[in-house]
Amino acid sequence: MTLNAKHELLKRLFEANGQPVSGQEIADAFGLSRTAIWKYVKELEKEGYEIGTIRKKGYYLVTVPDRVNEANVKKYLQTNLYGSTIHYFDTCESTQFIAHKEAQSGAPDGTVIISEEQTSGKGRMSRPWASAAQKGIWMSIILRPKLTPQQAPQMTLVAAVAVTRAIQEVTGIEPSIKWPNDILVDGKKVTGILTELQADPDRIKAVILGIGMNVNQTDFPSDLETIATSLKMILGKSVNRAQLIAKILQFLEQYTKLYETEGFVPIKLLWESYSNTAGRRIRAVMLNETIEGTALGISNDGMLELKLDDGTVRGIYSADIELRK
Ligand code: BTX
Repeated sequence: MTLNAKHELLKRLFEANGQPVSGQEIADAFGLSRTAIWKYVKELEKEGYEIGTIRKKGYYLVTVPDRVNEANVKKYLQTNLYGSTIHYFDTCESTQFIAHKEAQSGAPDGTVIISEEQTSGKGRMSRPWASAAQKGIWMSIILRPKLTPQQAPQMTLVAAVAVTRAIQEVTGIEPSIKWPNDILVDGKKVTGILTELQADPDRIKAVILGIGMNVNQTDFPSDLETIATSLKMILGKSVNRAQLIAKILQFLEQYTKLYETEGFVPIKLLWESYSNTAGRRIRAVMLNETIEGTALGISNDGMLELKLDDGTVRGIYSADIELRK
Protein backbone atom coordinates (compact mmCIF):
# COMPACT_ATOMS: atom_id res chain seq x y z
CA MET A 1 0.00 0.00 0.00
CA THR A 2 2.61 2.55 1.05
CA LEU A 3 4.88 1.70 -1.90
CA ASN A 4 1.92 2.18 -4.24
CA ALA A 5 1.24 5.70 -2.96
CA LYS A 6 4.83 6.64 -3.74
CA HIS A 7 4.60 5.19 -7.25
CA GLU A 8 1.32 6.95 -7.80
CA LEU A 9 2.87 10.24 -6.73
CA LEU A 10 5.77 9.74 -9.13
CA LYS A 11 3.46 8.69 -11.95
CA ARG A 12 1.30 11.79 -11.52
CA LEU A 13 4.37 14.02 -11.34
CA PHE A 14 5.59 12.55 -14.65
CA GLU A 15 2.21 12.84 -16.31
CA ALA A 16 1.74 16.44 -15.17
CA ASN A 17 4.76 17.52 -17.26
CA GLY A 18 6.03 20.11 -14.81
CA GLN A 19 2.56 21.25 -13.66
CA PRO A 20 1.70 20.96 -9.93
CA VAL A 21 0.16 17.79 -8.53
CA SER A 22 -1.99 17.93 -5.40
CA GLY A 23 -0.46 16.05 -2.46
CA GLN A 24 -3.83 16.22 -0.74
CA GLU A 25 -5.55 14.27 -3.55
CA ILE A 26 -3.05 11.43 -3.36
CA ALA A 27 -3.23 11.46 0.43
CA ASP A 28 -7.03 11.12 0.24
CA ALA A 29 -6.91 8.41 -2.43
CA PHE A 30 -4.63 6.27 -0.26
CA GLY A 31 -6.08 7.20 3.11
CA LEU A 32 -2.80 8.78 4.19
CA SER A 33 -1.89 12.07 5.82
CA ARG A 34 -0.31 14.89 3.86
CA THR A 35 2.79 14.43 6.01
CA ALA A 36 3.09 10.87 4.68
CA ILE A 37 3.05 12.20 1.12
CA TRP A 38 5.62 14.83 2.06
CA LYS A 39 7.86 12.01 3.37
CA TYR A 40 7.62 10.31 -0.03
CA VAL A 41 8.64 13.56 -1.69
CA LYS A 42 11.70 13.64 0.56
CA GLU A 43 12.46 9.99 -0.33
CA LEU A 44 12.19 10.77 -4.05
CA GLU A 45 14.57 13.71 -3.57
CA LYS A 46 17.04 11.35 -1.94
CA GLU A 47 16.75 9.15 -5.04
CA GLY A 48 17.79 12.14 -7.16
CA TYR A 49 14.45 13.59 -8.28
CA GLU A 50 14.29 17.36 -7.95
CA ILE A 51 10.79 18.33 -6.80
CA GLY A 52 9.43 21.86 -6.37
CA THR A 53 6.48 23.02 -4.21
CA ILE A 54 3.82 25.62 -4.97
CA ARG A 55 1.80 26.64 -1.94
CA LYS A 56 -1.79 25.37 -2.02
CA LYS A 57 -1.22 23.75 -5.44
CA GLY A 58 1.17 20.93 -4.71
CA TYR A 59 4.37 19.40 -6.02
CA TYR A 60 5.94 19.56 -9.48
CA LEU A 61 8.81 17.70 -11.10
CA VAL A 62 11.89 19.77 -11.93
CA THR A 63 14.41 17.13 -13.03
CA VAL A 64 14.45 13.35 -13.26
CA PRO A 65 17.64 11.56 -12.20
CA ASP A 66 19.59 9.49 -14.69
CA ARG A 67 18.40 6.20 -13.24
CA VAL A 68 17.00 3.11 -14.91
CA ASN A 69 14.43 2.49 -12.18
CA GLU A 70 10.93 1.16 -12.75
CA ALA A 71 9.24 4.56 -13.06
CA ASN A 72 11.75 5.91 -15.59
CA VAL A 73 11.61 2.76 -17.75
CA LYS A 74 7.82 2.50 -17.62
CA LYS A 75 7.54 6.04 -18.91
CA TYR A 76 8.75 4.77 -22.29
CA LEU A 77 7.43 1.21 -22.25
CA GLN A 78 5.19 0.12 -25.15
CA THR A 79 4.96 -3.63 -24.58
CA ASN A 80 2.00 -5.86 -23.78
CA LEU A 81 3.79 -7.96 -21.20
CA TYR A 82 7.57 -7.61 -21.03
CA GLY A 83 8.64 -5.23 -18.30
CA SER A 84 5.27 -5.33 -16.48
CA THR A 85 7.30 -6.49 -13.48
CA ILE A 86 10.64 -4.74 -12.97
CA HIS A 87 12.99 -5.40 -10.04
CA TYR A 88 15.46 -2.55 -9.73
CA PHE A 89 18.74 -2.47 -7.76
CA ASP A 90 21.33 0.21 -7.13
CA THR A 91 23.97 -2.46 -7.05
CA CYS A 92 24.14 -6.26 -7.08
CA GLU A 93 26.57 -9.04 -7.88
CA SER A 94 24.88 -10.10 -11.09
CA THR A 95 21.35 -9.60 -12.38
CA GLN A 96 21.60 -13.17 -13.74
CA PHE A 97 21.83 -14.59 -10.19
CA ILE A 98 18.75 -12.64 -9.09
CA ALA A 99 16.83 -13.59 -12.24
CA HIS A 100 17.58 -17.31 -11.71
CA LYS A 101 16.20 -17.13 -8.17
CA GLU A 102 13.15 -15.16 -9.24
CA ALA A 103 12.46 -17.60 -12.09
CA GLN A 104 12.65 -20.53 -9.68
CA SER A 105 10.12 -18.88 -7.43
CA GLY A 106 7.69 -18.49 -10.32
CA ALA A 107 8.30 -14.96 -11.63
CA PRO A 108 6.05 -14.32 -14.64
CA ASP A 109 7.10 -14.22 -18.30
CA GLY A 110 8.80 -10.93 -19.15
CA THR A 111 9.99 -10.10 -15.61
CA VAL A 112 13.01 -7.79 -15.78
CA ILE A 113 15.88 -7.35 -13.31
CA ILE A 114 17.87 -4.12 -13.74
CA SER A 115 20.85 -2.90 -11.75
CA GLU A 116 22.77 0.37 -11.94
CA GLU A 117 25.96 -1.56 -11.22
CA GLN A 118 27.16 -5.16 -11.01
CA THR A 119 30.07 -6.15 -8.81
CA SER A 120 30.41 -9.64 -10.39
CA GLY A 121 28.87 -9.25 -13.83
CA LYS A 122 29.50 -12.35 -15.89
CA GLY A 123 29.85 -13.31 -19.52
CA ARG A 124 29.87 -16.75 -21.08
CA MET A 125 31.88 -19.47 -19.32
CA SER A 126 31.99 -17.29 -16.18
CA ARG A 127 34.16 -14.67 -17.81
CA PRO A 128 33.93 -11.28 -16.08
CA TRP A 129 31.70 -8.55 -17.52
CA ALA A 130 32.63 -4.95 -16.60
CA SER A 131 29.46 -3.21 -15.39
CA ALA A 132 30.31 0.33 -14.26
CA ALA A 133 27.76 2.17 -12.09
CA GLN A 134 25.12 4.16 -14.01
CA LYS A 135 27.03 3.91 -17.26
CA GLY A 136 25.35 0.98 -18.95
CA ILE A 137 22.37 -1.31 -19.17
CA TRP A 138 22.87 -4.35 -16.99
CA MET A 139 19.69 -6.36 -17.11
CA SER A 140 18.29 -9.90 -17.13
CA ILE A 141 14.93 -10.83 -18.55
CA ILE A 142 13.02 -13.93 -17.49
CA LEU A 143 11.29 -15.42 -20.52
CA ARG A 144 8.95 -18.37 -20.66
CA PRO A 145 8.65 -18.91 -24.41
CA LYS A 146 6.65 -21.71 -25.98
CA LEU A 147 9.73 -23.42 -27.35
CA THR A 148 11.58 -26.70 -26.84
CA PRO A 149 14.93 -26.71 -24.99
CA GLN A 150 16.62 -27.39 -28.37
CA GLN A 151 15.26 -24.07 -29.65
CA ALA A 152 16.59 -22.09 -26.68
CA PRO A 153 20.08 -21.23 -28.04
CA GLN A 154 18.42 -19.34 -30.89
CA MET A 155 16.99 -16.93 -28.30
CA THR A 156 20.50 -15.38 -28.26
CA LEU A 157 20.02 -14.51 -31.92
CA VAL A 158 16.48 -13.24 -31.31
CA ALA A 159 17.88 -10.98 -28.58
CA ALA A 160 20.77 -9.83 -30.78
CA VAL A 161 18.34 -8.70 -33.48
CA ALA A 162 16.12 -6.94 -30.91
CA VAL A 163 19.08 -5.13 -29.33
CA THR A 164 20.45 -4.07 -32.71
CA ARG A 165 17.08 -2.66 -33.82
CA ALA A 166 16.68 -0.82 -30.50
CA ILE A 167 20.12 0.81 -30.78
CA GLN A 168 19.33 1.85 -34.36
CA GLU A 169 15.99 3.31 -33.46
CA VAL A 170 17.08 5.25 -30.37
CA THR A 171 20.51 6.46 -31.54
CA GLY A 172 20.70 6.10 -35.33
CA ILE A 173 23.90 4.05 -34.92
CA GLU A 174 24.02 0.94 -37.14
CA PRO A 175 25.69 -1.89 -35.20
CA SER A 176 26.59 -5.27 -36.63
CA ILE A 177 26.15 -8.67 -35.04
CA LYS A 178 29.10 -11.02 -34.65
CA TRP A 179 27.81 -14.55 -34.19
CA PRO A 180 26.46 -15.51 -31.80
CA ASN A 181 26.31 -12.89 -29.05
CA ASP A 182 28.35 -9.77 -29.74
CA ILE A 183 26.97 -6.49 -30.98
CA LEU A 184 29.77 -4.44 -32.49
CA VAL A 185 30.28 -0.88 -33.67
CA ASP A 186 33.47 -0.10 -35.58
CA GLY A 187 34.68 -3.60 -34.72
CA LYS A 188 34.39 -3.02 -30.95
CA LYS A 189 31.97 -4.65 -28.56
CA VAL A 190 29.09 -2.43 -27.44
CA THR A 191 26.82 -5.22 -26.12
CA GLY A 192 27.14 -8.81 -24.95
CA ILE A 193 24.29 -11.28 -24.55
CA LEU A 194 24.22 -14.27 -22.23
CA THR A 195 21.49 -16.90 -22.59
CA GLU A 196 20.96 -19.37 -19.74
CA LEU A 197 18.31 -21.99 -19.34
CA GLN A 198 16.15 -23.60 -16.68
CA ALA A 199 14.62 -26.67 -18.32
CA ASP A 200 13.30 -30.20 -18.03
CA PRO A 201 14.48 -32.55 -20.80
CA ASP A 202 11.40 -31.76 -22.90
CA ARG A 203 10.30 -28.36 -21.66
CA ILE A 204 11.75 -24.89 -21.11
CA LYS A 205 10.94 -23.58 -17.67
CA ALA A 206 12.67 -20.26 -18.21
CA VAL A 207 15.22 -18.59 -20.44
CA ILE A 208 17.31 -16.11 -18.47
CA LEU A 209 18.51 -13.58 -20.98
CA GLY A 210 21.31 -11.30 -19.80
CA ILE A 211 22.01 -8.13 -21.75
CA GLY A 212 25.02 -5.98 -20.98
CA MET A 213 25.21 -2.74 -22.99
CA ASN A 214 27.89 -0.08 -22.79
CA VAL A 215 25.97 3.19 -23.02
CA ASN A 216 27.51 6.25 -21.38
CA GLN A 217 31.08 5.23 -20.54
CA THR A 218 33.77 7.64 -21.67
CA ASP A 219 36.58 5.19 -21.00
CA PHE A 220 37.23 1.52 -20.13
CA PRO A 221 39.74 -0.36 -17.98
CA SER A 222 42.99 -0.83 -19.92
CA ASP A 223 42.35 -4.53 -20.66
CA LEU A 224 39.12 -3.61 -22.51
CA GLU A 225 40.27 -0.41 -24.22
CA THR A 226 40.97 -2.02 -27.58
CA ILE A 227 37.92 -4.30 -27.67
CA ALA A 228 35.09 -2.30 -26.05
CA THR A 229 33.22 0.87 -26.94
CA SER A 230 30.11 2.70 -25.73
CA LEU A 231 27.25 4.44 -27.52
CA LYS A 232 28.38 7.76 -26.01
CA MET A 233 31.93 7.30 -27.32
CA ILE A 234 30.49 6.80 -30.81
CA LEU A 235 27.84 9.54 -30.73
CA GLY A 236 29.72 12.11 -28.67
CA LYS A 237 26.72 12.58 -26.36
CA SER A 238 24.86 10.71 -23.63
CA VAL A 239 22.05 8.32 -24.46
CA ASN A 240 18.84 7.89 -22.42
CA ARG A 241 19.25 4.41 -20.91
CA ALA A 242 15.63 4.09 -19.75
CA GLN A 243 14.34 4.78 -23.26
CA LEU A 244 16.77 2.24 -24.69
CA ILE A 245 15.67 -0.43 -22.21
CA ALA A 246 12.02 0.14 -23.15
CA LYS A 247 12.87 -0.21 -26.86
CA ILE A 248 14.87 -3.40 -26.29
CA LEU A 249 11.91 -4.92 -24.42
CA GLN A 250 9.53 -3.87 -27.18
CA PHE A 251 11.55 -5.50 -29.97
CA LEU A 252 12.35 -8.51 -27.81
CA GLU A 253 8.65 -9.12 -27.21
CA GLN A 254 7.88 -8.66 -30.89
CA TYR A 255 10.63 -10.99 -32.14
CA THR A 256 10.08 -13.67 -29.50
CA LYS A 257 6.43 -13.81 -30.58
CA LEU A 258 7.54 -13.99 -34.22
CA TYR A 259 9.89 -16.88 -33.41
CA GLU A 260 7.18 -18.74 -31.47
CA THR A 261 4.57 -18.38 -34.20
CA GLU A 262 6.57 -18.40 -37.46
CA GLY A 263 9.68 -20.36 -36.51
CA PHE A 264 13.29 -19.30 -36.90
CA VAL A 265 13.37 -18.41 -40.62
CA PRO A 266 12.12 -14.77 -40.30
CA ILE A 267 14.56 -14.20 -37.41
CA LYS A 268 17.37 -15.70 -39.48
CA LEU A 269 16.65 -13.26 -42.33
CA LEU A 270 16.68 -10.29 -39.96
CA TRP A 271 19.82 -11.59 -38.30
CA GLU A 272 21.62 -12.04 -41.62
CA SER A 273 20.80 -8.48 -42.61
CA TYR A 274 22.67 -7.22 -39.52
CA SER A 275 25.45 -9.80 -39.40
CA ASN A 276 29.06 -9.10 -40.20
CA THR A 277 29.96 -12.79 -40.02
CA ALA A 278 28.55 -14.35 -43.19
CA GLY A 279 31.06 -14.53 -46.05
CA ARG A 280 34.01 -13.78 -43.74
CA ARG A 281 36.99 -15.99 -43.07
CA ILE A 282 36.81 -16.90 -39.43
CA ARG A 283 38.49 -18.93 -36.73
CA ALA A 284 36.10 -20.68 -34.36
CA VAL A 285 37.53 -21.53 -30.95
CA MET A 286 35.49 -24.24 -29.23
CA LEU A 287 36.00 -26.10 -25.97
CA ASN A 288 37.91 -29.01 -27.54
CA GLU A 289 39.08 -27.76 -30.91
CA THR A 290 39.77 -24.74 -33.09
CA ILE A 291 38.75 -24.69 -36.74
CA GLU A 292 39.14 -22.18 -39.54
CA GLY A 293 37.10 -21.60 -42.67
CA THR A 294 34.61 -19.33 -44.42
CA ALA A 295 31.29 -18.55 -42.74
CA LEU A 296 28.41 -19.43 -45.04
CA GLY A 297 25.62 -18.08 -42.83
CA ILE A 298 23.33 -19.57 -40.23
CA SER A 299 21.18 -22.63 -40.66
CA ASN A 300 17.43 -22.70 -40.14
CA ASP A 301 18.03 -23.77 -36.56
CA GLY A 302 20.61 -21.11 -35.71
CA MET A 303 23.89 -22.99 -36.21
CA LEU A 304 26.79 -21.13 -37.78
CA GLU A 305 27.77 -22.97 -40.98
CA LEU A 306 31.46 -22.98 -41.70
CA LYS A 307 33.06 -24.22 -44.94
CA LEU A 308 36.47 -25.64 -44.10
CA ASP A 309 39.41 -25.53 -46.52
CA ASP A 310 38.89 -29.19 -47.47
CA GLY A 311 35.36 -28.31 -48.63
CA THR A 312 33.44 -29.92 -45.78
CA VAL A 313 30.74 -27.87 -44.06
CA ARG A 314 30.54 -27.85 -40.26
CA GLY A 315 27.65 -26.57 -38.17
CA ILE A 316 28.69 -24.83 -34.94
CA TYR A 317 26.39 -24.23 -31.99
CA SER A 318 28.70 -22.40 -29.64
CA ALA A 319 32.18 -20.92 -30.09
CA ASP A 320 34.29 -17.80 -29.81
CA ILE A 321 34.69 -16.35 -33.25
CA GLU A 322 37.68 -14.41 -34.54
CA LEU A 323 37.10 -12.56 -37.79
CA ARG A 324 40.21 -12.98 -39.97
CA LYS A 325 41.55 -10.53 -42.58
P1 BTX B 1 31.31 -13.08 -23.48
O1 BTX B 1 31.83 -14.25 -22.76
O2 BTX B 1 31.01 -13.20 -24.93
O3 BTX B 1 32.26 -11.83 -23.29
C1 BTX B 1 33.05 -11.66 -22.12
C2 BTX B 1 34.35 -10.95 -22.52
O4 BTX B 1 34.06 -9.62 -23.01
C3 BTX B 1 35.29 -10.74 -21.36
O5 BTX B 1 36.17 -11.84 -21.23
C4 BTX B 1 36.04 -9.45 -21.74
O6 BTX B 1 37.10 -9.73 -22.63
C5 BTX B 1 35.01 -8.69 -22.54
N1 BTX B 1 34.29 -7.69 -21.74
C6 BTX B 1 34.06 -7.67 -20.39
N2 BTX B 1 33.32 -6.62 -20.05
C7 BTX B 1 33.04 -5.93 -21.19
C8 BTX B 1 32.30 -4.76 -21.50
N3 BTX B 1 31.63 -4.07 -20.57
N4 BTX B 1 32.26 -4.37 -22.80
C9 BTX B 1 32.88 -5.06 -23.77
N5 BTX B 1 33.59 -6.17 -23.55
C10 BTX B 1 33.67 -6.61 -22.27
C11 BTX B 1 29.15 -11.66 -23.11
O7 BTX B 1 29.97 -12.68 -22.70
C12 BTX B 1 27.87 -11.68 -22.31
C13 BTX B 1 27.79 -10.56 -21.32
C14 BTX B 1 26.47 -10.48 -20.61
C15 BTX B 1 26.46 -9.45 -19.52
C16 BTX B 1 25.10 -9.28 -18.91
S1 BTX B 1 24.97 -7.84 -17.95
C17 BTX B 1 23.47 -8.36 -17.30
C18 BTX B 1 23.60 -9.84 -17.05
N6 BTX B 1 24.17 -10.07 -15.75
C19 BTX B 1 25.37 -10.66 -15.83
O8 BTX B 1 26.08 -10.97 -14.86
N7 BTX B 1 25.65 -10.89 -17.12
C20 BTX B 1 24.63 -10.42 -18.00
